[in-house]
Amino acid sequence: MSTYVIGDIHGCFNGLNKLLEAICYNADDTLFFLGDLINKGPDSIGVLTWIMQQKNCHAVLGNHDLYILHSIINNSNSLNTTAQTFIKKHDAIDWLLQLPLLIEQGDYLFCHAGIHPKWSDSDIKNILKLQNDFISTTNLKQFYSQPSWQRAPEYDNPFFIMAVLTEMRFLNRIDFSLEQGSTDNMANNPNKVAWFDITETNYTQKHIFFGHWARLSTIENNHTTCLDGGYVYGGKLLCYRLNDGKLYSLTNPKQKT
Ligand SMILES: [Mn+2]
Repeated sequence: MSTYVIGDIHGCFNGLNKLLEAICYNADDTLFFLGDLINKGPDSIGVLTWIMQQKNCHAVLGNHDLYILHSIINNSNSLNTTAQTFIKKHDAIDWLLQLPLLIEQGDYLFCHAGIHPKWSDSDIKNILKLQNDFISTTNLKQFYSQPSWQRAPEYDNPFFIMAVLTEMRFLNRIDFSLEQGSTDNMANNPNKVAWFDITETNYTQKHIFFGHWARLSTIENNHTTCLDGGYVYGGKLLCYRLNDGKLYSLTNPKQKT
């Protein structure tokens, strides 16, 4: 019986199956998925249907999962291909709606984008307690009414918490607000830093596993591990065995050259 943490799948059901083969998965193993299970790849329904059937699979919501949920339940009239395939899959939509944004397991935290460096362990406990109420039709509508990086850093505001857990990459080191974009441009904005590089605040001692940032691949320091290898973009599907720290890396056969 092993426990694995798996990075962004993005609807790549073939990739998931190859990974399960590589780790010799059996139903007694425990899997933690770091969000962005769906969208972009060819078989989002296949991925969700499989995960929903397992007894020891846990997952957090990523920004793509949230966005697809929002466009379906708020009747957006510009549904993308993934959202269209989900419209009649009520069981999959209901299953996604009950997923958490954050999971705590012993000394580990699992989330899609990251943990805000200003959050203390008691803030994190509060979020774990309150998060079930965050994902609703009206909250999703309000969440998407404003770009996340424009939200003030209010640490007890559900929308700021949702943005941090599902979208954060860079923060402003002066006021700890979210910065836009996925690349740093230090010349224009010297205060823009990756969230995990801010270590001088009241940081949790728990080890944080996250995905979301394909460009980082397996960046690892003493308190964070990123497992998004950008498989859907022709990169790698990454998986970490918690029992012994073994890293599995599965290359997309359609790898970019
Ligand atoms: Mn993401």
